[in-house]
Amino acid sequence: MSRHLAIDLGASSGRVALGTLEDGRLSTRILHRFPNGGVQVQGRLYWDVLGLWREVLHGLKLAAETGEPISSVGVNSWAVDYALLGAQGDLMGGGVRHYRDPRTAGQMERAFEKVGRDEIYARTGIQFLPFNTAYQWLAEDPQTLRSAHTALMVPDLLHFWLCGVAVTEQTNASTTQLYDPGVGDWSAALLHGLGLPTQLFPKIVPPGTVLGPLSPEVEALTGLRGVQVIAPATHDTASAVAAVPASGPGWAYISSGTWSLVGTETARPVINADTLRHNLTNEAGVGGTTRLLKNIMGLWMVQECCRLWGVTDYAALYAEAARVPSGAVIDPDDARFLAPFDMQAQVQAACRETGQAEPATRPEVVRVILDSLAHKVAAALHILEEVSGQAIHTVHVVGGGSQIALLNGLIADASGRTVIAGPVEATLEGNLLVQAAALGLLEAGQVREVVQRSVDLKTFLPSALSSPVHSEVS
Ligand code: ADP
Ligand code: LRH
Repeated sequence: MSRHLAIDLGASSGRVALGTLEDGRLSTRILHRFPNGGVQVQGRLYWDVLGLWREVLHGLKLAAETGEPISSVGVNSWAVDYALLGAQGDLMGGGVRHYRDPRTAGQMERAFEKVGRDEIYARTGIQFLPFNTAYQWLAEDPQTLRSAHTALMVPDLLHFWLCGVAVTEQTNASTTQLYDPGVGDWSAALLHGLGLPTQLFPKIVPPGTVLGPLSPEVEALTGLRGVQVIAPATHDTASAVAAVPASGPGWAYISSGTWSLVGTETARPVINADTLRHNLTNEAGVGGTTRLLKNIMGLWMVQECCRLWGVTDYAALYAEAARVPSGAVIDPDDARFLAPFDMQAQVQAACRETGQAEPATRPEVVRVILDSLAHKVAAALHILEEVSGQAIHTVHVVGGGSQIALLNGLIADASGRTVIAGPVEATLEGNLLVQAAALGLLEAGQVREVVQRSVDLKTFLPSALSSPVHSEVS
């Protein structure tokens, strides 16, 4: 039997969990859960990374209080964001900027002038999104860059604070659009071409790298002893996909949370004219795999409505949305939905501008969002099938959004495929099991079998009357 701690920082919430691996099964206990989100000040949007650190320390303290012997701990988080550190390891530039911060406006176009769009894609295989790390870097203040010593992605920063080792883990590095999967390292050509300070980019290590013991300071703050820090798949989507309870060929996944990440797993990157045309991404996965996927705007749209409405009970809201009929279908990937704003008004305007009925009540607004996400997901599945040449018959939905029965059913109907929902905490499970594999307690290839044995799943079949969607996505 072994015990491990996973720290999962999602864009909407974080958790610290204790996982116990025994007889080929994993049981996961969430010790501490806390909210997360952007903090706006003077037109800028940051993450409260020190607040997150405080919550992490609290969670680790609760872990120590269980009195159970714990072998290791690892952190994963949302992608693309990073901290700049000074020579003494101090946080620079006001902390960690949020990827939805307006500073990236126009930066992608600047990058295309410097390097060229096709070359960026050919070297990285990463979907063009305005907030990718590459474009955030272009918005940095040159003065700050001159005095910076190193740059760490969010989970790497937490690992640095936990054990003092400053490296970048590969799965999250791949989301920067500065990582070249062909060479397995930062793309020297892109860093030079974009004029970025190469010396700030740390060594890249694969998921499942043992970094070292907790620092004496963290041991004193938490009461934990003898715990190794292990970099899991630090990109949350990579950890989630590692724990998709699938077997055999013919399946796709949706990591359903703030974003809907819809994809397949491939043995190697698929970078060609078709994937470029469809703006598909090739992110690094566990065990040398690639996540060929599409980012879709996701439940952020509902989260933002809820923030506006002061609603916190998602289950009740989705139950109400299930009682109203389907209405308009809009494009959730319209850039108008990206930044924190009046989401309800944006959804209503998008319906109006496309000549569709405007949703009036809260459940109607949510219904438009879910119907639209389901259509976009179905279109993405169609493209993935076309590009990979692999038929997809089953769609595994994992993450917080897998609890939304209405959305699972809508996806089954819109795609004409079987949907299997769960686990809700796939990211935690992937994180924990990659740690166990790193310590030799599990074969890396057995991770999905352990998840299959350990969780309850729900199946949603397409209804006989549904008509699957085959439209294009951009
Ligand atoms: P992230 O890691 O991106 O922050 P999660 O995987 O935690 O996101 O998923 C968060 C989403 O899960 C919420 O936006 C909400 O739509 C959905 N959700 C959370 N709790 C429930 C629930 N009890 N019932 C249905 N859906 C829920
Ligand atoms: C989901 C996620 C996704 C990224 C986004 C920025 O949490 O990691 O994979 O594209 O955050």
